[in-house]
Amino acid sequence: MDSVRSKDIQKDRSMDRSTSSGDDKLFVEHCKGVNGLERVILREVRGASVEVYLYGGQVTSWKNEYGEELLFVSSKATFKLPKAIRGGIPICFPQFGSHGSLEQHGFARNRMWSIDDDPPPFPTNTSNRAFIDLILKHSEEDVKIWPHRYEFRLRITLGPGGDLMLTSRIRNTNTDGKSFAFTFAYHTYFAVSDISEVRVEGLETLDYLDNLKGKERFTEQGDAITFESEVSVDKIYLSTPTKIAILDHERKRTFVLRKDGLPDAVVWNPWDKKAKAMTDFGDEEYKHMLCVEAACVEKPIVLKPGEEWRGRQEISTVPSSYCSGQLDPKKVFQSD
Ligand code: TA6
Repeated sequence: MDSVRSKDIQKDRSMDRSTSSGDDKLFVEHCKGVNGLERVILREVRGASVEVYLYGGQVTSWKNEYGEELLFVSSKATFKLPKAIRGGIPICFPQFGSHGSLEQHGFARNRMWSIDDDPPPFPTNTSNRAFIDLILKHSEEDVKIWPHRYEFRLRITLGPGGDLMLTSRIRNTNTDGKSFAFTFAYHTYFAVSDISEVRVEGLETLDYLDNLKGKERFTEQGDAITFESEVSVDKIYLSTPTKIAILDHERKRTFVLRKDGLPDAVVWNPWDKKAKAMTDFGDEEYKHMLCVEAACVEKPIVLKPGEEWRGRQEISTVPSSYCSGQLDPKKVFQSD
């Protein structure tokens, strides 16, 4: 089955329902979302779906074939410029964190992206996958706060098994010969049943910077990361493996995050005090979310004019019940 790019649909609206011959029901729909914001819905044949807002180039929903929502979006998310949508997968660029003159996590998540109708050849496997290509370029306004020119191409792909892949390509298009450096994260909010029943596998024994202790460096001691200590967790794990598992015991579900070009991983849960302090976050919502973020933070990426960086994350789910030993985390890591 041929892959389906949104522009093929746009040209022939009659194809919105199914996009190729036979029983293929790949589906790429352009429609309005909350507050009339432009969004795109990707669907695949078994019924999984993804929702992307052009505001922020942000995934705000990822549902499995049973229609279960796998990402967390706060019930208090504003969906109003200039604030970033609280939840889904915000894109942190050209900065992760808050230092210097840029706003926290950079400006990419606060800008309107466009549909990229004619991207250069993109080396991703899109056969029988619904996907959308978005693009964000420098604006003259932004050049005043970050004096560089760039093209940020983002491909969001929904695979036949419901896996969600985000591929970023960032090119330095400066004409003044200047390089630029940036840090980056896919700030993914996973929906979990109960944070105190969640474990993260794959980050044990690694060093991390603790954002709650002045970014001091520590080494993770536990054999998995768990969250019952009643305090916020905000850690930037360094030089992490390409695969990380997030086990939701109650739902008997494991998220598997695979990444490429993103050496670090941020783990964040605000817990109760911070939850109460965020106006676009419910006081109890910390119990039902966990951010695990494929990132590049410790060592910024430096691009010369004309150079391009690529960073990819793929998230999927597998059934699991580690207490009964059915899920051997090692098996998760062994399987490709
Ligand atoms: O990714 C963790 C973090 O850097 C935390 O420090 C917390 O600030 C979180 O991001 C949310 O940041 P935001 O700017 O979206 O409120």
